Amino acid sequence: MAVEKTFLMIKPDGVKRQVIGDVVNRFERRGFELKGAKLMVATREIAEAHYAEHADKPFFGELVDFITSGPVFAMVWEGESAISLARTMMGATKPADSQPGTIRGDFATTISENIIHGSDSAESAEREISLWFAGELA
Ligand code: RTP
Ligand code: MG
Repeated sequence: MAVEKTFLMIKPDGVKRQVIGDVVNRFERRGFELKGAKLMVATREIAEAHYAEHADKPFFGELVDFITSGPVFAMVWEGESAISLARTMMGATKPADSQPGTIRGDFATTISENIIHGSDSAESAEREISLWFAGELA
């Protein structure tokens, strides 16, 4: 158990569907603290760096196209076990496995347009926070 920071991002589909408030509210209600947030259009460079672990997957090009297709809402949240708890609150990647009550389970039906990204480990969180919020956090 430890206080952690995690990187969460509402993807272009979530921004278009106007679920920013709902998503932010869920993390506030859970007891996490918002440490940074910004609406921005990601460059291909940052999107490719963000998803570098998937560079050799067949869906990589489409994934980068999608993430750069419109504004995203990038956030850093802090709290006890924030990394794993946020992943649980997001729901599973596969729509068939994402439970009602989770963000994906409530809002998404496809594996590609799935509303939200969240860091999957302490190493990913550190890397992603540096990538998206370099030197910007108080
Ligand atoms: P994310 O990184 O976006 O938070 O999603 P995740 O951890 O739940 O899933 P990950 O395995 O990291 O995959 C990253 C994103 O790639 C898309 N994807 N498409 N067509 C496919 O089989 C496939 N598999 C993954 C998803 O949009 C996923 O969020
Ligand atoms: Mg991932």
